[in-house]
Amino acid sequence: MTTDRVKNPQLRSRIMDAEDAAAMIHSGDTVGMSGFTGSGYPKALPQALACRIEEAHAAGDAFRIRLWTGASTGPELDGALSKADAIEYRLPYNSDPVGRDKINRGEIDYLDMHLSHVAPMVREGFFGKLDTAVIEVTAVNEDGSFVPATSVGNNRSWIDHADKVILEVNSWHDERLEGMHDIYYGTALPPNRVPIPMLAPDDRIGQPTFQCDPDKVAGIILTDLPDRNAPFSAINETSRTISGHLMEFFEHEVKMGRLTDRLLPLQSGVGNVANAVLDGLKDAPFHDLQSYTEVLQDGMLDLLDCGKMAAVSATALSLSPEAAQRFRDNLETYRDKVILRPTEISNHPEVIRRLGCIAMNGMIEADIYGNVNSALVMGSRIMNGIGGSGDFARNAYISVFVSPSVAKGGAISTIVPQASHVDHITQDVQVIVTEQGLADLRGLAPRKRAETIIRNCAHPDFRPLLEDYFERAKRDAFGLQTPSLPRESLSWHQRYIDTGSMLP
Ligand code: 0RQ
Repeated sequence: MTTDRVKNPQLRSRIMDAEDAAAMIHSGDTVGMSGFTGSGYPKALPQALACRIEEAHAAGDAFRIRLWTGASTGPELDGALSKADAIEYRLPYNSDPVGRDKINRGEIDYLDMHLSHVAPMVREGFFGKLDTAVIEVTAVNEDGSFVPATSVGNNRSWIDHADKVILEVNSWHDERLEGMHDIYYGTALPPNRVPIPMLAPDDRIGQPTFQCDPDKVAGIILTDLPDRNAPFSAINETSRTISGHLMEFFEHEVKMGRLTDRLLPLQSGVGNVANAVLDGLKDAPFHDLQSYTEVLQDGMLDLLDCGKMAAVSATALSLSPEAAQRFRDNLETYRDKVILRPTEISNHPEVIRRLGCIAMNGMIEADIYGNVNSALVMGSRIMNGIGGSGDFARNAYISVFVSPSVAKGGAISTIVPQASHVDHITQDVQVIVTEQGLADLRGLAPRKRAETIIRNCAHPDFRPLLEDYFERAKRDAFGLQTPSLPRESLSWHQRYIDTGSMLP
């Protein structure tokens, strides 16, 4: 590992090993780490800290930290710290399986938040003091500014808000990343907020680097370690069919004059299905697309490569190992097409509403009225979290949710009488798509929404059961605005918990 990436002489003197840096973190501390969907997260310090905490636990010392990040990270961070029982409190998003398990066993307090809210709420002081920021960067410039890595997330706010900053300078990141980031420092707190001056996804409104008082930098660790870069599942027939329905819908919207063949800035959520939807755009009759989204995943990179997509604004890369390599190999060609921003800006409701984004997110389940659950299986077991889906869904030009109509080999219907938890209320959900079909809910009152969702989206194994429920609800419900039978509406979930299937 070379010290060349730390170009500022004063900061070069702070280079140390991960163990010494980890020794600066104490039990009960709040630590803000970088990282967003498995990219740009620190890798050496969290592992050294996990070892230190395991030793403390072995000596009978109850050592735990409060951990904030941008979003999900990787096994070296969430995985290592969760395994070591090192996390007392976690925000705002987790997809690590060990962490998920501990959250679901009640061993970690997890605050699952709209991602755009996190940085402002921290700066507003709502969550108290931030002791240490641990941020992975590509390099430290001569002037002491930091070149961001493959995600921006909440790094700007962690650096500003923390008492001290520890950097991991990771030479695995390509130095040519410099210039791809747009770090906006114009946000103020109410009552002094001003409009975000962004009129198009490819506008640049900030600067390429993070600024930081050098006296706050307590340590610098040198690493050369790859991002997590988890592979996506191969695109299956179900996802391809979902994508096909959506492409047909977009073509219809163009015909009706509500969209042009350039569509509007696209947001695509996390997960396999959202990634597969993007794949469908490769062969669809649209061109010069733009994306204003949270993560740049494989499907988006393919669209850039084939010339369909002209520009992508995101806060992080979320690529498979193959796509990450492709990104590095062709970095020069992406330089003027990809912009990575703080999550506060990539997910900003004001900007999303102004640009008129088309939001496309995965879901766990939707009920017959179009309330959507993104996060909690059977209403209580966390999958990942709401992430940025709420930032986009509520403010989008058209808000779409996609899912196969069944999960777990057909034992679970993703269209249910009542959602077991609601992340997105019916007013925020305009289109639902499963492999069975697409429900365009715009302008429909609740009973018509229910008919459309059941007819177009439910799986044939569950459709008659939903029709029967809805008919009886219309006959017996307390009110007919959203006919429901409270004694029965969550019985499908209880049946799954009891028997392993929602089917009677
Ligand atoms: O689990 O593999 O263990 O069987 O959920 O399901 O069908 O592969 O779908 O990868 O697209 O993820 C909602 C989780 C969908 C994702 C979710 C189980 C299913 C499987 C994955 P197994 P699929 P995807 C922000 C965007 C919230 C955050 C968000 C997500 C696993 O889209 O986390 O939207 N969204 N961020 O079996 C029980 C159900 C289930 C179920 C699926 N009803 N009951 N298990 N699963 N439905 C904006 C950005 O720009 C990032």
